[in-house]
Amino acid sequence: MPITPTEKIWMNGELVPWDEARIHVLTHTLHYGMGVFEGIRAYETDQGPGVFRLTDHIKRLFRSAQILGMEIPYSEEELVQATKDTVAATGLPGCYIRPIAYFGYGEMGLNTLPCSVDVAIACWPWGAYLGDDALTKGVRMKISSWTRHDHNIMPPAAKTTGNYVNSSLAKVEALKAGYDEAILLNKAGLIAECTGENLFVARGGKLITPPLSAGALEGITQDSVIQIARDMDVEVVFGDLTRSDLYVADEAFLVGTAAEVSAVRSVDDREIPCPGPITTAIGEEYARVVRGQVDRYKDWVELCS
Ligand code: PPE
Repeated sequence: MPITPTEKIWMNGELVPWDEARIHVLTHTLHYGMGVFEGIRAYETDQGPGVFRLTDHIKRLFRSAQILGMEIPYSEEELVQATKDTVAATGLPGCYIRPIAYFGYGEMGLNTLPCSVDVAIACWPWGAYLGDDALTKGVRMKISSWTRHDHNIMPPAAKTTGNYVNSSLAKVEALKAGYDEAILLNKAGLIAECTGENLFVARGGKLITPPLSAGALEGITQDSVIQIARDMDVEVVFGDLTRSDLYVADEAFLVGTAAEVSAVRSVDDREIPCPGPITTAIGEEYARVVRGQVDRYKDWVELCS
């Protein structure tokens, strides 16, 4: 999806003009994929842009860095504030936000220990990731021929730039085959997640979602949806799911910051009921929650001023 430039990008402590946020071609992370990033959304609220679970996203950025052995030269509080400043500098009522920490220019070779760590935060307007009608019409999914990487190969708990080689291979394969999105199985053949979303299946009124141990990212939308569902008295469990569970699901949906809640219409051309009642109820509630319209979850919406 094309990027619409905004005014400023935060780079290493300063807000610089969009076109000046450049890096050298020999930047370490560009070569070896050892970067960590986040995808966050700010939504329009009646008190200005509200960043959904900003602190939790920045905490995950630090956990990803910890897994890579990368020391981010800022505190969590500093990056929370920097994100708010960047959003405020764009003047947009809502936007997508991309913080990234990466090993910088000056060293080459696989040893990251001597590398500098640079941090940037950019934001721009970004529409619905899987289409405007993904909650109502649903998306067509394909089980990928690519296997989700394993904990001892590329740690899926860390949101690293390199991990997305696996996701991009699966995404492009699915798109070229005429589907909207791919589902990745782990080495054991169980469902891990999608290329950029966690997955839920509904069966007998209960929701099941694969855990981190299956090779899924610890999704913040997944966590939000679990709390929202439980508050609606819908039972949710973390559990193993096979491709057959998807083929016979009562409902299925994908969740992620970019994709929000997107219904699944079919998996490998097996149609499933779409959008189901649980998917619709959760998707509609999520849309209100992220905009600060539900009192119970107001703390999740972090205002910029
Ligand atoms: N799994 C993967 C692999 C993933 O990339 C995401 C987010 C999720 C699960 C859901 O995580 P969360 O956003 O915390 O609920 N994918 C981000 C980036 C997608 C992209 O760059 O493209 C996103 O949704 O922002």
